Amino acid sequence: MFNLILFGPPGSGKGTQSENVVKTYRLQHISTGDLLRDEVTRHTPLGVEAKKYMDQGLLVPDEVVIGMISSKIDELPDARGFIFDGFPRTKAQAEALDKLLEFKNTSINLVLSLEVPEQQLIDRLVGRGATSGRSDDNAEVITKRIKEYHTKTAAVASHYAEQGKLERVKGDNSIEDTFRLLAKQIDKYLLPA
Ligand code: B4P
Repeated sequence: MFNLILFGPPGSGKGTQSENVVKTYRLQHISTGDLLRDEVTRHTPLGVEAKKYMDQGLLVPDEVVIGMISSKIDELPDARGFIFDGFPRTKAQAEALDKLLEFKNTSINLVLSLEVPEQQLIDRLVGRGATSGRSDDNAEVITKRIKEYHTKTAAVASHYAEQGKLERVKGDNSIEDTFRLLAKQIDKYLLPA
């Protein structure tokens, strides 16, 4: 199995690049943002709870997100590997993911961290807000989401750097050029010299 985390701040292109990675490497895509938005749209109890946090630009509580990921992994027993997009977002989520994968005799192979200057993140998300209809794509909420990233999510990079699994990738080029940089890193792991 090959398990990849696509990591980075809000608007760094995790969702955008996941689509390309999934097509090229045929990994199962698990995006906590997409799963949570689906729960919100269906007005499930989990969705109603999650919406309160998402609308304010805050992270949804760990226990909610970890439970959701655990069920999703169980639904996909034949996966040849996973790409985790937007998860883990706290050290507690990273530790929980490591345990869930260990239980399945597998582990994270590689964490690719998309590096994008802050003003570019804001410009992208404000731009998406013009058409997305997403309640968290407005200037005030975007600022809070970036703050949450610095206070709670950045620690995930150190967690995987300590395991020797973190690679930083420039994410401020075009979508195509960024994908080429990501693919180069993935190929290093999948096609060892
Ligand atoms: P997510 O859905 O994960 O989304 P995101 O951080 O906004 O964006 P992403 O990095 O995927 O950017 P994208 O490719 O879309 O999170 C939303 C919310 O859900 C969180 O704030 C939180 O409340 C909750 N949540 C999710 N996971 C959670 C977890 N694990 N724990 C707790 N809470 C959780 O790109 C953004 C824009 O940039 C797009 O318009 C795209 O077209 C553009 N773009 C991308 N790459 C570009 C490039 N190279 N050049 C120009 N534009 C580019």
